[in-house]
Amino acid sequence: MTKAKLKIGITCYPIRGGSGVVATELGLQLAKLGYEIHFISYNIPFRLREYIPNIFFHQVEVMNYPLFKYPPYTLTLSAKMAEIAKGCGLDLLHVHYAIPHAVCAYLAKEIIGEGAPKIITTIHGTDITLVGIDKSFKSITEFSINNSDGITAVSNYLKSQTQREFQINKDIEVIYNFVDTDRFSPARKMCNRNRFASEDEKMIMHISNFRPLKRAEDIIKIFALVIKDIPSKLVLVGDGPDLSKAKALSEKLGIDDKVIFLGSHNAVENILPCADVFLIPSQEESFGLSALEALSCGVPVVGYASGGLTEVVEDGVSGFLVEIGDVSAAKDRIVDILSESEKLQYHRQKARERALGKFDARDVVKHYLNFYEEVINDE
Ligand code: GMT
Repeated sequence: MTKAKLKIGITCYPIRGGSGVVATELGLQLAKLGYEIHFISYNIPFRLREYIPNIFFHQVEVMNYPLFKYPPYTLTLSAKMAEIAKGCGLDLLHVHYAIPHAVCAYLAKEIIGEGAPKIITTIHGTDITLVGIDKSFKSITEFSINNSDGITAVSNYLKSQTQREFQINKDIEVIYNFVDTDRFSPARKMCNRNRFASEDEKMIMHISNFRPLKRAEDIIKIFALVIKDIPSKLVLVGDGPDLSKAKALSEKLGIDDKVIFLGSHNAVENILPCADVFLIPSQEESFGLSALEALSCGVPVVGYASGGLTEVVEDGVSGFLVEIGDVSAAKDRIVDILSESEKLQYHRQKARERALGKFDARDVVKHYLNFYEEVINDE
């Protein structure tokens, strides 16, 4: 008899951000393999805009009441998780980003009691390194992680940070983030490169949510140095609190005519292949998913050697990683890559090979499925 395919609930933040992207892409890959996927969140995840068979979306309503200064989303989310898990017969609840999702999953499990699905929590980064370790969240973060049936981290760096900051009483499985290497490919046909840069100009790209960790001003400082040697354009994709700082600095330095602020885009796979270098000078990255998506499009990455990014980019091969804050070294590496077409070609090829060799969705999704089976079968 063939085994019935698992029914999996996925909860994530639906807005732009790496954890939501990973959760959505995982759901998409699993749905393609025939698994029944139920997203439970306050909005449709932003990369899930079209109808896909096997994927269901359950919206969590947030009730407002004059007594509530802060409407209790976490409680309605927990109740919804319990309702969907019971009603749809979920085998597993896979939550992304510990705060508050691991806590809500724990509550849902308590509500259901016997027959409740197993809970897997994937920790992504700031749920540990920034929010999770804040004293207002520390105890509940630790509690919810320890009460998950399985824990995964997106890099060895994040695993060790978690073990250093918290008393974790079970194993943490490292499952790297992944990329759909068919969709994120080097083919440049979609991106109309000449809209951004002329034939003799190179194109440097950055994609992020422009939070302070991304060091948006360093992007401009590095680019200002690069254009002294290499005619180029900088394309910034995304939006966030520090985007205005980047704008202000580019105006102050008189290079704003060379910087293109594209705003947020859903289908970055149509823009990325046009870039010659992807720049990611973050203060801290537990992984750096946008860098991986760039590699998959055959775009070498230059950034700071921060956290898990060192596990994604092999320094000197698929890109270069320099000391945090060293804008001059970052500029040297970019100029080095862009100054000779053979060198650029070499790094482009190595970038693509890196994505295919270690982070292909097909391989990493298998790893998740093996882990699901292990957790479900663990008594
Ligand atoms: O932590 C954030 O700033 C956002 C977070 C998210 O939820 O989008 O990003 C984290 O998770 C991504 C997906 O696993 C990783 O690629 C990012 O490196 C990580 N961000 C940080 O560690 C700063």
